[in-house]
Amino acid sequence: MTAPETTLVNVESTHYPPLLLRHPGNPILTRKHWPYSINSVFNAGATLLQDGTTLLLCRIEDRRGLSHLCAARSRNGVDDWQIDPEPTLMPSPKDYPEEIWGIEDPRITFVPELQQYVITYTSYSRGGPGVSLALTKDFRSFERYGVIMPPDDKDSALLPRRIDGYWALIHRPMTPLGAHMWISYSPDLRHWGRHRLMLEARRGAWWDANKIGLSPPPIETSRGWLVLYHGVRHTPSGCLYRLGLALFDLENPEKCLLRGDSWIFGPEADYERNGDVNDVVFPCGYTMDPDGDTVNIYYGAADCSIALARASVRALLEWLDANGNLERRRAQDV
Ligand code: BMA
Repeated sequence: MTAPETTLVNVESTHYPPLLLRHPGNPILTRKHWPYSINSVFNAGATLLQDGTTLLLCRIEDRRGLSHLCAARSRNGVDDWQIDPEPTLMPSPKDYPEEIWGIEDPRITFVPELQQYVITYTSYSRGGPGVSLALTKDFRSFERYGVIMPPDDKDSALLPRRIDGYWALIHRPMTPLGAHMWISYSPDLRHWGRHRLMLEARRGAWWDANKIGLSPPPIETSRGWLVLYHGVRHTPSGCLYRLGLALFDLENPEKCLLRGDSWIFGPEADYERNGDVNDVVFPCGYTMDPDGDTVNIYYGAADCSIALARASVRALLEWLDANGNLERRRAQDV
């Protein structure tokens, strides 16, 4: 029997206040919507176009197992998606050998200074996943900059403006110390340096032990960069992908101001718990409503579909004030 709609909207197995509210129409995009044959659609970058249209740049996995990107556009960001009839951005291994096994998990940042959208995505190379960058004005033609962070690195997004004259990129290199979030700076989007550790995975039993990564691009607020990040918990029956919150200094984004101890959103609905990869919620993009407070968070569910959850930035900040702390930026602190 199908659960009543209200149960789906407010699925909550705990007494925590629901900060991210699932849309009753979830999942909003599945392979059934696609105009061509695919295995699955998930992990989409998101942005609002000039005319207010929501654009999702979706990760499509084909039936070989390789991924490409395909754009879907909607007036209301919920339904009536106009999907490109063919792949929008295909891997191009002839010119970019690092894309040999596909391109995945795009994050989109509109950069006012360039009047362009900057897309960072995972290029799946023989050496593992790396970070690639491309620019576009219209999501029809793209200027590829190629790989900007060599493997093993992923979960990256560009901040929308320069910090002290430099572009800033958040990313997640794998190091012998673990999978932590780093930030790096560049004068031209091509040459990257001044690499700094930004947020460390905790250790032991924590929900975000050992492996974390940026989820959507940071949300700029008057209090700082609000960052939704995922924590991956390894369990005997597989991995659990859940989301947590942290706040970083606006002019010094490597400085963590607050970090929440508990996760705020995890797999609960059936489409999040069961799919090609069970128990995964994985947002790569959001759009902001005209009220400047409501964020529409688009997330991949179980590597099979795209779902939508809404949140209030004010409520997220209030939650961090009540539940975050200053000290726990680094794993050695806990
Ligand atoms: C991560 C990424 C995501 C994926 C998730 C769960 O490492 O590869 O693309 O959704 O695993 O499979």
